[in-house]
Amino acid sequence: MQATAIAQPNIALIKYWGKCDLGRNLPAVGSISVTLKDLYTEVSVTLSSDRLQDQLLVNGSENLPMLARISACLDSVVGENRARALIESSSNFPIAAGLASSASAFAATTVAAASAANLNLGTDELARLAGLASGSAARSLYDGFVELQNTAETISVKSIRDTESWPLQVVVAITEVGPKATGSTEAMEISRATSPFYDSWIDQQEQDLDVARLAISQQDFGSLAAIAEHNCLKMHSVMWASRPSMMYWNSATMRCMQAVRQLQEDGHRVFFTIDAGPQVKAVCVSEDVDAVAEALANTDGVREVMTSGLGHAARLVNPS
Ligand code: 2P0
Repeated sequence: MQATAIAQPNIALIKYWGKCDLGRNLPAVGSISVTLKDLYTEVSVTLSSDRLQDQLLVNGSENLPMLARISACLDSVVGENRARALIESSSNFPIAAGLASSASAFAATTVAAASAANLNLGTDELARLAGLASGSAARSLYDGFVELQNTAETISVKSIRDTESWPLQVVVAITEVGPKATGSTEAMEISRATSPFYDSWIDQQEQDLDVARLAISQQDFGSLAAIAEHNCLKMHSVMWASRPSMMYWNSATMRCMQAVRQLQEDGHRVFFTIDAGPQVKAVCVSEDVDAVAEALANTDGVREVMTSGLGHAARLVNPS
């Protein structure tokens, strides 16, 4: 009744922002992401009939704020009448700071829980269950370039290009390590309820997905860069114009964006994207990764730079 899984976070190039069904956690828009290789979350789930309640340890410390969501995830994977569990999670990157830690955490939890309960579920079903816990987690069940399509009824997720055929790199500039002020679920609902730009964000998403899908299939870096930056800035504009306004950036975030602009002017093939946090992710071709990492590491206010290739889907560790 014990299993361990590992999952990588994913970075959205075309963002998920907004839900069409809060209860079933269905995204209001499709999204396209890249799954990373070198950042990870490892989760062990031990189900035990002797245990009276679930317990969550994150990097060795008891974590009460996340426990209810993790318990709900186990309920949906294993069933509400399941044995209680010890869930032990560890990550090699800051959590809850806009680095897609919930994606890797819920993807790994879903895979580990299914195995601990001896359930033999296919990837589509695991993705659906992970997405129920956290929309972006569904994408970490697949590797490479991943598209999540939404319908009014369910989600469907698939890999649209493998890693080897277009081995882009992602340089993550960490500008702040504290947890974010507003969680994504709440921030999305504030956006939906109050932002004057929310409806046009939703209306334009199919168009952005079409452009990105084509750019990925044709390996057209310039076109992917343009649409990914535009889509990211639109998502943040939706948040800025919400009431209360939500701004996840800090001054170092801005300086990183300027550093990316300078790299672009100098001929490097790189673009930025930013999620619900102050970190900047710079996506670039392999030849330019050293220049990008150096420029971001030397940007005032950047605490750490992490570099990752594109990688793997969530999977069991030492499956029997
Ligand atoms: C994304 N984000 O596509 C977007 C961009 C953040 C900004 O998916 O409410 O933590 O748990 O389904 O998965 C973050 O959303 O949200 C997210 P819930 P989740 O990566």
